[in-house]
Amino acid sequence: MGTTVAENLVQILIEAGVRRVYGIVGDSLNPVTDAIRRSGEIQWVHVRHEEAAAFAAAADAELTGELAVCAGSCGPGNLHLINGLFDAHRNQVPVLAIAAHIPSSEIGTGHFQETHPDQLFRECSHYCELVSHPRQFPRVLQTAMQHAVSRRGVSVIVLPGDVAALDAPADAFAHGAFASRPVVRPADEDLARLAHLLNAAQTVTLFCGTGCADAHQEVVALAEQLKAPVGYSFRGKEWMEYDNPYAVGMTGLLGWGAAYQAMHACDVLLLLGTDFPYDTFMPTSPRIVQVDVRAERLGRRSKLDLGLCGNIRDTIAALLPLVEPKADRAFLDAMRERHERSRRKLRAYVEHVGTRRPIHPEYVGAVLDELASPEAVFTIDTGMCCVWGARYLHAAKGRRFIGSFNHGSMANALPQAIGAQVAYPGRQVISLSGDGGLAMLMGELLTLGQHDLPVKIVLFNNHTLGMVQLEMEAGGYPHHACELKNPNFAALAEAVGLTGVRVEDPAQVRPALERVLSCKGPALLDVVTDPNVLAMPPKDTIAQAKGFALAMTRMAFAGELDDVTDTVMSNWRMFP
Ligand SMILES: Cc1ncc(C[n+]2csc(CCOP(=O)(O)OP(=O)(O)O)c2C)c(N)n1
Repeated sequence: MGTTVAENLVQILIEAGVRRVYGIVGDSLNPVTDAIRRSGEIQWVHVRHEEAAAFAAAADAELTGELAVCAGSCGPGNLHLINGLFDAHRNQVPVLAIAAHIPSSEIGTGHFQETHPDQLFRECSHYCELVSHPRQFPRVLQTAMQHAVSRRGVSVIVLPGDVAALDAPADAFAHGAFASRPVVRPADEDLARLAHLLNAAQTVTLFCGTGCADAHQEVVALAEQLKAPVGYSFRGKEWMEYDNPYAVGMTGLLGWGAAYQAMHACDVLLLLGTDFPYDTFMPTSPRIVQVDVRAERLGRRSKLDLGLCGNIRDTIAALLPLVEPKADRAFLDAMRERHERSRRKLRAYVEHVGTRRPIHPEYVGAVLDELASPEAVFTIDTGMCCVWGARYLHAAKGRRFIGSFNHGSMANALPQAIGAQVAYPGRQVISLSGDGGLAMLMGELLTLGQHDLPVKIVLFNNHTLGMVQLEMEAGGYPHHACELKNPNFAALAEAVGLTGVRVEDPAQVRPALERVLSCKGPALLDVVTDPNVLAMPPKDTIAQAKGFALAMTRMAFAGELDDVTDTVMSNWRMFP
């Protein structure tokens, strides 16, 4: 047992199984970083921006399922954590943030670097408390860890540097967090109501989110019993797409396959462990049932006929004996056929554009999918990378897809790849980065070099903030302020000690990917891609096509005819 609060902190973290802390040092953190150094059991993972520390910790927690920790020094140091913490919290992954604070005697005096982290982080945490006395500390830390682990999300302890250096109480305890997993399922009468609805329906569709993470087998068994197509959100894709003869793809802005149709054409839609936010993609005609372990979420996305509280695995296990097997496969087969058609169309499109210059990003996504390991961890930047990831990367039993899928922050992929690679040093970790996203936290390239993390970055260098350009065009605005004047990112990577490869010729995409993926150390593939590629969601196509046409007309009037021609030429095949 140590003797200071900081030593007590480290001891408790070790007991909790924490083996690394992501962050940047600072004087208010000194007692903590020194206790970490002396422990010899916790690695300090130095990053170049605290936001990256929070993203990295979140990816670590998401992959391992264990508590991960990040830290920032007082004022601006911990303030930089905030965006990554929002992301972690909304992704419901257990992250503890240590926000070091100004000396306790100065709080409230407008001291140098003074902020109020206990207020700032409240919105992105389950628990956020200031430690003002050593006796308070172990119980605050325990409560913080319990909140992060059991409610899943972020906890923040705000620790003034002087309090961290004080003697801990002699009887301070140090045991880890209790991560118990209770069985949670609806009451028998509620399950009977659900079974009645399902049994009375001719056609049922399941739509699955990340709440199905440990329920692959159960969902497939239920789909088999009901002859139900299974659609999924992006966070559900990694759990539901593989080894699933009922899978019909995704809906929403990234959608592809037959999920949208299956959700709209069924009699009963069963939402399982999903908080899919785009209510415009939700149908109104079927009866809708939602099951979620977080009962407070029931009914906030669509009108429900039934809302039930339960873990998906426990709920389906209890439900299955009550469900009468359906024999009629007509609806399922029609949706599966539609899904396969959509898959064939995506493949045909890739074959069609695979030789085009500038390189089409779809082609890069498809080749990457082929060459990457079945156990790869893909981290996916917010922006068009989400479209390429959703449509061209296939899930496999060991594959993981990590992104900022709820918070939607740019620049997530590289720092998440850092956390993934630190947690799993031997695993293939691939960051799908946008050029806007990479540049936003570009200092983290140095982190790869510093810790020799063999992350592979596939950079979709389209010289534009592509997703926003697309949104402008789809909304009928001429695109403005999206262009990026970029360096040769491969040369830049080389300059900071990474392997850098650049491709502009589509014929070089495959060999370049092979080369980069087989590199021993960190590597960046700078793929110069077509900025004018458009991805249409499976709904509202006509309305958006009108907006697109309007934007093209306005651009033509503004004299930007070359842009108009390029965009239309790049996309004509994508319109129905
Ligand atoms: C931190 C942050 N800033 C701004 C946005 C708005 N936004 C969403 S996607 C995007 C463009 C991303 O561009 P890039 O990384 O180059 O990827 P691309 O879409 O071109 O593939 C922007 C500006 C955001 N989501 N997050």
